[in-house]
Amino acid sequence: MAYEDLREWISTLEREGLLSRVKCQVDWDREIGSVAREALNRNGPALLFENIKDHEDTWCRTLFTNSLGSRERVALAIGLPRETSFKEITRVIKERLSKPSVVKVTDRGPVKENIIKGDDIDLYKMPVPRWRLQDGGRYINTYCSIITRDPDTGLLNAGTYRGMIADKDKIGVLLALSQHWGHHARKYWDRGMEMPVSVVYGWDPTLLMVSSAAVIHPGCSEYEYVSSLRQRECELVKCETNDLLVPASAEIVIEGSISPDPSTFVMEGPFGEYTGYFGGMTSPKPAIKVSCITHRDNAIFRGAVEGVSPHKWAESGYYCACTFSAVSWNLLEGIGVPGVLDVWTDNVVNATILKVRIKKAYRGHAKQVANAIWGSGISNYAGKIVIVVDEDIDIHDHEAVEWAIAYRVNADMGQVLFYPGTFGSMLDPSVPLIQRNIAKYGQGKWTRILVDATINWDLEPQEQYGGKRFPPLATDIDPEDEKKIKERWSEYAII
Ligand SMILES: Cc1cc2nc3c(=O)[nH]c(=O)nc-3n(C[C@H](O)[C@H](O)[C@H](O)COP(=O)(O)O)c2cc1C
Ligand SMILES: [Mn+2]
Repeated sequence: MAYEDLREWISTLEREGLLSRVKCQVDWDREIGSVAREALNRNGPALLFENIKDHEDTWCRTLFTNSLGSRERVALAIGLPRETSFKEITRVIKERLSKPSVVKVTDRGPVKENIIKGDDIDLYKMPVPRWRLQDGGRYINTYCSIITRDPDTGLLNAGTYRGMIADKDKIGVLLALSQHWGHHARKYWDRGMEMPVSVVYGWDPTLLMVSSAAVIHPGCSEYEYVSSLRQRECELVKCETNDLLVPASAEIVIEGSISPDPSTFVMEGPFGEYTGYFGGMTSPKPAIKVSCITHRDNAIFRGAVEGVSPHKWAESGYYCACTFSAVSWNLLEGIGVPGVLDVWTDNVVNATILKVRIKKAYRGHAKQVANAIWGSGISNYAGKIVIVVDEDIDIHDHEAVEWAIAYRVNADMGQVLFYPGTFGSMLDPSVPLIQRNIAKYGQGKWTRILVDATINWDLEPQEQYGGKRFPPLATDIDPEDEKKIKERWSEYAII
């Protein structure tokens, strides 16, 4: 089941009883953000705000949020039954993201129903919330997908990157050179060119799921993976002022370009970030200078309150755990690490801690896993801590993982590895601010850790352990004894 556009996704949620329309007037200034946050904290529904202060008569009057904010809605977003577990959702995403599909380019679409250029461009006409009191401003780029093109290969990229309204035609952005649009920016800027960008708001939810996950996509763009995840080809249309492609039935597309000239920079930040803390503090940052806006009639804006802490998840807590685990799993298989049985990151840590379950085949197998992750493009935000366990440990079960760490790890036997001086999240508050100045260093700085919680093959097999490296499990009853007590169980009269 694929959704044609945002509207079909919204009507499906409504039919399933998973959407509330907020019809009373709400303020874009903090009220929407607070309501969205409270609804998430209460495990509430997707929200469509239909009456927003100061936006009674603007061309965009409604805002949609929280639609990926539950496990069942993430399942529905990819056409699975509501009751599907995180483990199964992840496995399905992994399968679909292992094989890119095709896209179709068309020459028209609803996104072209209205075209705004020149002096008519005014971002303040969009109902963009100031999500929280301490946010630096109105964050317009939250649940969007930013399209850029590699000037060397011609391949497109779609990434989700935050951005704040700085002026009626400027959006300040947090542009890390280690991210894919950063790779592209470097190439344009080295040629003395501005980078063309197009920002897509509101479409089939799978676009956002893919653009915000660190998909590795040699030879194609994220769109081919979106076609595969939604199981229907993406229909794309060319932009008005650049040659980028966007979904033909998107709600809104903002076109523009980013200059490397510091005199064009605008103040951006802070923003309530995925870590659950504010991050990316106020500083001059590159800006998207808007050249054109195209939108559907009665356009619906899509945004989200970000930030996950224990028992207070945002939408990203639900779906990013699945997408990042799936992408990491495909990465390990693609690079040739054998025996990977499962990958999972807990919902609250957004891939910062990655757990990998392997069928261990040789000494050093867990280190190979960690090295593959740490050397890859997914490690901008993923894999600060990598935990590897044997096949008998269910990584979706905290108790099992902690038990393995407790009794299979002896740190001075090479099972805890420090990998210092790597790049890492510019938004991680445990790193000194100066060390994650992206204008200076491009990204943050992490000492990564591997916790190899597999049975250590440097432990020699022992005769007294029955020829194994570890003693037998004491919590299992000997089969003969078990048979006997089961036969007599009623006699014991144990209630
Ligand atoms: C709401 C949201 C905002 C994000 N903002 C940023 C950002 O400002 N900068 C950044 O580097 N990554 C940001 N990310 C993470 C990227 O989307 C993610 O790393 C993705 O892999 C980027 O695409 P790419 O791999 O094609 O570069 C954000 C993710 C979400 C869900
Ligand atoms: Mn990419």
